[in-house]
Amino acid sequence: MLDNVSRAKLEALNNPKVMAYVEEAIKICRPAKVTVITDSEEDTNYIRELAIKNREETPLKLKGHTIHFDSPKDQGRDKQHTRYLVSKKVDWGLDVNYILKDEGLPEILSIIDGIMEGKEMLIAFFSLGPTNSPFSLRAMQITDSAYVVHSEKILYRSGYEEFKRLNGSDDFFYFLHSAGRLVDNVTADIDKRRIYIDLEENRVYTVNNQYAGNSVGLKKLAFRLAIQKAQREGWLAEHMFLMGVHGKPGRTTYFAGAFPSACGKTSTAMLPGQSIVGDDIAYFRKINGEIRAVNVEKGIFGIIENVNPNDDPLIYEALTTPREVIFSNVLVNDGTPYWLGMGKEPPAEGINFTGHWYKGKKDENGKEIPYAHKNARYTIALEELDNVDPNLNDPNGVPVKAIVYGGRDSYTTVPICESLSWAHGVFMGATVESETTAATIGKEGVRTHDPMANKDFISVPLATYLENHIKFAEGLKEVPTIFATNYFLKNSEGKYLNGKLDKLVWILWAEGRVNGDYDAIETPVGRIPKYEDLKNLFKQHLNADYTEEDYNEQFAIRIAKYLEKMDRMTEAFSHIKLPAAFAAEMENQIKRLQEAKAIYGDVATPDKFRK
Ligand code: SPV
Ligand code: MN
Repeated sequence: MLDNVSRAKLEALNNPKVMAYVEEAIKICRPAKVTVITDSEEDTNYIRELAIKNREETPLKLKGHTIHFDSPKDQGRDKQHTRYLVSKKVDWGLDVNYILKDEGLPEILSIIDGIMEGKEMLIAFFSLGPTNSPFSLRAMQITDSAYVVHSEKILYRSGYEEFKRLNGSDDFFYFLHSAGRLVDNVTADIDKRRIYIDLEENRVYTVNNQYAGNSVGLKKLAFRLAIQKAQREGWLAEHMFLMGVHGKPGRTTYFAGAFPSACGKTSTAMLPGQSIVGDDIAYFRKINGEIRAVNVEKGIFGIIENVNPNDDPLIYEALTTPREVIFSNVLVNDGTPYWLGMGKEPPAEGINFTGHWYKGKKDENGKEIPYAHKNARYTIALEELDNVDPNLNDPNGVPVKAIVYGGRDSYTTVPICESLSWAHGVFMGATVESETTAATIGKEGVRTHDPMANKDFISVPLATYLENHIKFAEGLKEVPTIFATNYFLKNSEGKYLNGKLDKLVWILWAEGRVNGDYDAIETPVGRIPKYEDLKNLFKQHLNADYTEEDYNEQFAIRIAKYLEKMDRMTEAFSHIKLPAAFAAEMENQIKRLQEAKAIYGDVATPDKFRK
């Protein structure tokens, strides 16, 4: 099946496990042709051209731009069919979707039996994290989708040479993917979509899908494997952005931040005046008494909705000028892409994820189809952006001084709040609640408990995961400060209390706190900003007059609501044996809130806590 060139490329790796996986994949999937992709520009070009030749992507008007569509039923992560393959039942204190190997393995193997007949199998190698780095993990991708490899070439560092450095070791992740039978270039057999993650073997089978969150092995599938590997080896793999915050000229303070999908993670990492290291997944290690972190990726698979010249000028500029970009699930008319909230009138017809689209087109339930999908995305290399941080590829990562946790929380938590200690910060992260979004298939707007914005990906018992977080601060020379943010607070009439760019002020305040620039007010839930400091920051950075009235409404501690949240958290954690330090944080938090309630009632404005 392999021609001489591809065979030689594989043999040069000198890796028995790679050979065994390739042999097995060929035997089961029965492709018509097999091509091995190395790190060379020639091989990357081959993939770019193949994606167009096999019509998974279509070139758009601007040079380097292409459009890819996923099936209307494959527009987000399929949580229902994403399962861990395990040898025995698991109880991780989380809502874990798993299937026993005895049942799951034969099922998936029968689905992939002959699935690549008549198709070309691609074998590609990547590095998760910078190459030649203590952080990097290696990953082998086998797929029949050139779109998947093309996306990975943009999003990850090529790792063929990294595999040589493995010296024959089997310490790598392996992903086998097939888009399955295609009709009009999209997956046809969605009912047989399966994403099975074998934690014991560090390998994943994913079939009958194309949406990158399901198909691109290196993204959320590798992430689940990494979380388990990290917990075995004493480091952390997190659903976090990494950014350089520049509170004063010449000062860079690195922040990491976890937000559930579609809750402002990318837009925080892309805040004007700051620099981006990564927007989705980070690995953390303790090196010489410091927490250092790398971006696992080198590109963005970002939500395109609401990217417009006002709110995201940098991305908008990058997406409307010639360079390598894959658009997915937007509207195309005359070779030009249109998306929701781009600040431009869309044409009355075009091609979108449902095929030919026209204004007023309805779906099978009679619901009007929007011209572009809410979870439509762009794939772009970070190097294409002017605000990319110079240390993106540093093999030793960047030093992390602050960690931010945020959720989509309409009625409870304040816009920004500093934890009282590392353990209290871990507690804050573990009690993030968020309303569901279009990033996963299912109903939107349902409040869920989402510890560390990571609930979809945590692949170890929750208690162990939390304990690792608490222990991670041990032996550090300087412990990072943890903050909680909420960009989605509403008033009693359901109106958002903050503008989109207000997050810049919250992040700059946090950066100032880390560097000792500001005092704070200690409340039962943590430390909040003083009005004067926010007023100055709003004026200086957004040229806005922040009123004391706004401040009092946004930073009032909604004691009764926080207590209701604590009731939900007590219930959520009631099934697991919490680490003692964590249980203590929970108990103290409740106690502080109850005491405050006795004095102030349901809501208390910040001045009540000012000394
Ligand atoms: C997310 O949903 O958290 C994403 C996109 O970052 S996906 O690739 O679907 O995971
Ligand atoms: Mn994500």
